Amino acid sequence: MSPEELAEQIAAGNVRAVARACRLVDDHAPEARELLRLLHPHSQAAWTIGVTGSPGAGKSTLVDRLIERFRAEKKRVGVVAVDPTSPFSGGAILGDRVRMQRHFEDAEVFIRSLATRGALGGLSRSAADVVGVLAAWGADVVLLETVGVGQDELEVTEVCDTTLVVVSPGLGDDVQALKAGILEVADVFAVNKADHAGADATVRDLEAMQALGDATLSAHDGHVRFRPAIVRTVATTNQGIEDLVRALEAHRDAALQHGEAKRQQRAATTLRRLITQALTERAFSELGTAVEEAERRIVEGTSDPYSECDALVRRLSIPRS
Ligand SMILES: Nc1nc2c(ncn2[C@@H]2O[C@H](COP(=O)(O)OP(=O)(O)O)[C@@H](O)[C@H]2O)c(=O)[nH]1
Ligand SMILES: [Mg+2]
Repeated sequence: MSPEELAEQIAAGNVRAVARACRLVDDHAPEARELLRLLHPHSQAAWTIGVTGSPGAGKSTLVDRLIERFRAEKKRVGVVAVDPTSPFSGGAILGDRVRMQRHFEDAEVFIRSLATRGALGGLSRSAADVVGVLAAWGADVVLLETVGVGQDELEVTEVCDTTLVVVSPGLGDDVQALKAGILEVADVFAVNKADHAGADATVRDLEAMQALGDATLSAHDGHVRFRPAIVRTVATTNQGIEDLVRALEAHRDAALQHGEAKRQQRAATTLRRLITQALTERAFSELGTAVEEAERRIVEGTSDPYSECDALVRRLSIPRS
């Protein structure tokens, strides 16, 4: 099937075409790029919500509740669950599937799990593209579940209109221990497992941290930013989900007023990501085994990563302007 035909079927709502496109994208098949190009104009209407936080915080259970809530409004829902565990163990992905299982039969819900790729990818380079496929399919809402580690947070905010950070007490997940990065990307906080002792303390910590952030920001440049709502939830018993959805919608509506700026920012980050990926791929394919040889020298102690990097980059034949 040509990318044109596949794109047409996806835009017409064909679920099997969506599954096929997800596989092509995930495998970095040669025709995936053309397909994504064709889908791009169709993928602009969905509301994309990133759901991030430590493993075990309750992200998948919350996503399951959010699917249920959006389905009650007859919305079409796409889910992309990215898991950094080994693709061989499949452990947590299996967990995600179990958590969201009851929605697998629903033709208006499409759930795709992605494992992290090693080497070049960092966290799931295809996640952004799969979100685009589900949006082009006509999903009203696309939920992207990722563990907030490393550079991942940047990807989430790039891809998503609204970022939900899930924090849970009693995971050693106290606010001080959370990386600054994950706190900065939050548009809404869910303090999940509010049935556990410690939820109040977590909420207080988040509030204190926000107050500190506000003070620093206003002292800095008077920049006003959407103050993330903090919502207590118990995903396992569906408590607080209404409040959570209202907070997410409030963010979406507030963000719409800055639609132009957001689109510009997204265009910039997407383009930069694509350039970085393309150049990285080109570089590694051109350098071939020279990279491993350099690694060996570093391990042997006859060289260091900085000199090796400079030498390798100098060898690249990327034309200079
Ligand atoms: N007590 C309690 N347990 C929860 C709550 N939400 C999720 N869990 C449990 O926490 C565990 C991890 O949840 P999961 O959704 O897989 O977390 P994820 O790794 O962030 O996706 C599971 O056993 C859930 O049943 C909650 O609000 N209260
Ligand atoms: Mg999960």
